[in-house]
Order: sequence, then C-alpha cells, then structure tokens
Amino acid sequence: MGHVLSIGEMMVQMCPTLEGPLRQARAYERYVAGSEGNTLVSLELLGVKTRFISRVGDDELGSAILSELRARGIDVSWIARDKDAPTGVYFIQRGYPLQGKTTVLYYRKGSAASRLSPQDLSEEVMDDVKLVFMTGITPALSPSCNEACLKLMEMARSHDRPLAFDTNIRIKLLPDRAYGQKLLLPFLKEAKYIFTGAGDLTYLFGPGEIEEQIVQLRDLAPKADIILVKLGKHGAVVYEQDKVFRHQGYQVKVVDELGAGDAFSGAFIASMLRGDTVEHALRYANAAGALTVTAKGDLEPLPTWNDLSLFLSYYEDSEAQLLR
Ligand code: KDG
Repeated sequence: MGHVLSIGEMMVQMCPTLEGPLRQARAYERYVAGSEGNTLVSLELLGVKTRFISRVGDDELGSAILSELRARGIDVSWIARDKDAPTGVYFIQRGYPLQGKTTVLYYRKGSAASRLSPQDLSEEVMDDVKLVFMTGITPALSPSCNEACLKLMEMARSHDRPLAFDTNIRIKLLPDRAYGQKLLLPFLKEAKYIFTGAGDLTYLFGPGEIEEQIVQLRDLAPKADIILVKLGKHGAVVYEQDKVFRHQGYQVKVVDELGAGDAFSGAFIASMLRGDTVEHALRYANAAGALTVTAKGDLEPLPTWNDLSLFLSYYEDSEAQLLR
C-alpha cells in the first residue's frame, strides 16, 4: 500500500496538570509530541503506513519516544540514537495569560534531532514510499536539518513521489522573517499539497486578504495542486486549481489546542490517499482538528475513521455545512 515518509523532531511534552502560569506549576503529565510525528500517528490511526526519519538522545526520554512511536505502528528504523546530544523537551502553558490559549517553552536547542543531517538519509529510505510529508519546523531547527530536508525533497522528486508541505512557521525557531521566508521557498516550489494557516500566510506575504495572499503563494508554488488554509475554530478553505471549498469549524470545548493542525493534515492526506474527493477530505480534516483540541496531549485525542464518522453523524444535521 506504500508509506508516508516524514522527517522531524519528536519531543517530550511536559503539560502541567492545572491551567495557569508555568512558574507556579508543580505537577505535570508527560506526553510525547512533535508536529510531523503527530501527523504520522494520525495517518497510522487512519490506516496509512508511515516511516519517520529522526534522531533522539540515547537517554530515557529518547526511549520513551521510540516506544510510543513503535507502539503506534510507525516504522522507527530510521530514527537514530545520539550519544552526544539529549532528546528535546518542551513545556506548555495552558490558559494563561490568555484564556483558551496554549503557549510553548522549548528546550530543544542542540537536541539530538537538531543534529539531523543528510547523512541520516540514504536511497533505501524511499523504499515503498508513496508520499513525503514535511513541515517548516524541521528546516528551521538547524542548517544541517535544513540540508537533510532539502535532500529528502530531492529524493522525493527523483522518485517521482509527491511532496505535501505544511508551512508550520514557529517564530521562536526563526531569527527573522526574511530568513524564514527564504528557508521555506524551495519546499513551496516543489510541493503538490500545501497546508498553511492565516498567520503563516501573513508571515510570508504580509497582512491582507487570504485570496490575495493565495495569489502570491501560487506564484511561488507552481506545482501546488491543492492549497489548504487552516483557520482554527473557523474551519478551513481549500484552493484546488480554480475551485474553492470552504468548511466551517465545529464548535467543541477546547482543552488543548496543540496538535490540531497536525491532526487536520493527517486526516486530509489519509482521505485523499483513499480516493475521497477534496470536499470529503476537508470535512474529515476539520472533524479531526476539532476532536484533537478536546483532550490533552497531541497524540492521545487523534481519531480513527470510526471516531470521525460518529463525530460527523452527530454534527452533520446541526451545524456542519459544506459551503462551496
Ligand atoms: O503542532 C503541535 C506542535 O507544535 C507541538 O507538538 C510542538 O512540534 C512542535 C513544535 O515544534 O512546535
């Protein structure tokens, strides 16, 4: 059936049991999370085989990440253990100072994954790969990570495999906007599917109407058949050549926003890979994003097809509408 292949950093996520300022947090729940890995877990739950290229420290936290990903079915044979660098960690702060908002504090500089380089990839990694998924996070981790991502992009091209790219801009990882824009350019040029968000479009092209930003994005991304803009609680919009599909968001109780975009991308890709229409893929993706904010952890609330069907049949007659 073929694998979806990705590259990136999984970290240990420390999530305080209570909302409020992190400086007061005493007790934490420990999760495993990271954008590309989250998307792969979402795909696995939706029946798509996946493979992950990464590095973790040769430490207890690295073991936690490996066993979590292995248990979820991901091919972890391309995850190296690094004796000289630790596994990355981040803390999250929920509901403070802005209610309903989550912020992150990274401890990932010099992490094992930030030492990924082209040497971590060889031709065999493309065996049985049908699609390559990358995000703007990994190239931003370090120059050697960027080189590894560029090499993977070249390999996807030479094997004639489509690239799905999520801009996923993390301002904390980028020295300035000009650097960020330059970093993403080669991936936008090559991608067949682009996932982005309103904030990322503004980062790339400055403030303005989404339609105008999409025109600018299309100029940079000649191969992009599908551009999907995630709008958080407002749903999403997909641009497929001259067609535009919109879907409103589902109103759910937000516990932890992190990982919603990754769930969204995973469900969209899984749906497209099984031959659904763009409209259906958008509907599933929206549902997956909504479900993921209803519980803590990035991986824990990711849905199966069955969860998505139940969720959609509940919402279908009430507020979900496909607007064309
Ligand atoms: O999408 C959720 C991720 O942002 C989170 O798990 C942490 O991967 C992460 C990152 O780089 O911010």
